[in-house]
Formats: sequence, structure tokens, C-alpha cells
Amino acid sequence: MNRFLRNGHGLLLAYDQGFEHGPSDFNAKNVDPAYILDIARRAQVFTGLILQKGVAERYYPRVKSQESRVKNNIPPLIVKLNGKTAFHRGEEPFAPLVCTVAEAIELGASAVGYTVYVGSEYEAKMTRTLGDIVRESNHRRIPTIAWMYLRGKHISDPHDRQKLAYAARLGLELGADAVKLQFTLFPRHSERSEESRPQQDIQDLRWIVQNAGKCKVFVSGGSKIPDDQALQLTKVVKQAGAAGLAVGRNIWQRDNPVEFAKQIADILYS
Ligand code: FBP
Repeated sequence: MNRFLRNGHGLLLAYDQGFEHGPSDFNAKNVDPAYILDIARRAQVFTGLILQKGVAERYYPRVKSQESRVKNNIPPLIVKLNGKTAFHRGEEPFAPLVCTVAEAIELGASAVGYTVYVGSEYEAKMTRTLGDIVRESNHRRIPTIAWMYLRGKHISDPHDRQKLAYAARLGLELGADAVKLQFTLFPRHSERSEESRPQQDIQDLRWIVQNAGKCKVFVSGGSKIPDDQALQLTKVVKQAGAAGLAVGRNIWQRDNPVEFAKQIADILYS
């Protein structure tokens, strides 16, 4: 995973929402994958770029060597191997495999990503597939990043911190090199006192990181939140010892994506 880290931390730019959510996340600018590539190049702070295979095939630049990729400020590619659309809300979540490890490598991937809906009726199917992916990725010497999302009829709160620690541990047990989790700060309406929240956020995320052991923990950005909250989340990630963030909408839905990415990176890499 070291290729995806800078000073021990990583900032991954996620752009698979066209698959997961459809056009509702986009405006006239960020609907164009070339715009996202341009943000990644100009910001020079991203340690990975997450794409589905179709976008990777048509937009991720084919470079002759890793050196020329670095020289052209193109972050290493992470190809997402499964996904589901937003048409099936309310149904038990399952994301089928749409790309293989071999295909991803062919497209230039330096890592692969796969979502497991922990707590879904289909969890067993997804953990089995993740096992197969890890086996093949290890064989081909690239890391596997597991999106371990709490979702399905056995989950009442997708942000429950003890269950997030369980999901992180499951990622370690399944052999993933990193997990991506939907950890969020205590909401403003939370019962917890405002003064105690930041410390508790750090303590809880640290426990999650401990459960993940040598498997790196990335926190997912989620829907767009105010600047101060996104920066506070970054501070918590750093102080808890998590590897970093995997963000999409909180970067490319902003009017100043490059500048904002640099603000996040300043905290993360300092
Ligand atoms: P965001 O930072 O935009 O949330 O992206 C992170 C991510 O995990 C994407 O990789 C994925 O498309 C999306 O969130 C999944 O969102 P949802 O929670 O709706 O399934």
C-alpha cells in the first residue's frame, strides 16, 4: 500500500459515483471525467484515483512507465471491481463483480477496490468474492482495498462505531490491504456535549484503526459537508492514526476543488 501513501498518509480521489448514484451528483463541469483528471493533476496531492473500468479505459492516461505517470502528476489508478446502481433502494444491497483483477491491471491499475455490504443478506456472497480477489491480487502483487460498508437488514445504524470496528476487523481477517469505512463525526444534534465530541471522535476512530491492525484505514468522504467539518474530519483521521481519506463529492462538488484538496493535504501530510 506504500505507493498510495505520502508521509504515511493517503488521499484518494473517488469518482465512481456516476455508477453508484447517477447524474444527481453531477453538474455540467464534474460530469466530465476529464475535469476530475484535471483536478487530480493540478492538485498534486492525491495518492490514488478510484474509477470504474469504463471511465478508466477511456480517460485514465496510458503511460509508458510509472516514472512518466509520476512526472505527469497522474495519481496511481484504483479500479473498482464491483458496484450497484441507485435503482434498488430499499432492497438488500448487493454489488456484483463487473471487472476482474486481470482486466484492472490491463487498464493500468495499481490496486483494486471491492465493496462488501457488511450486514446484508448477501454478505457471505461478497466476502467469498473478496477472498477470491485478495488471492488473485496477492498473486499479481497489487493491493486490495475493501469498501466495508455497514448496510442491509441487519444494520440499524450504518455509522455505529463498534460495528465499524467490526467491519474494519473483517477487512483484516479477509486479507485486504486497506479498508474504506463510512466513519462520520458526531452530528451537531448528537446527545454528546459539544466539548467532548472531538476527543470521543478520535478515541473511537483509534479503536477502529486498532481493530484493523496492519490493514490501513481510509475514511470515506460522503456527501458534501461544510468546509470546517471536512477539515475537522481530516484532523480526526490524522490524530486517530488512520491512513487517510477517500473523498469524491467533497472535492469535485466544490467551486475550489484544487485549493480545498490542498487544505486537506496540508493537515494530512504535515
Ligand atoms: P464520496 O466521498 O463522494 O462519498 O465517495 C466515496 C464513495 O465510497 C464512492 O466510492 C462511492 O461511489 C460512494 O461513496 C458510495 O456512496 P453510497 O454511500 O451512496 O453507497
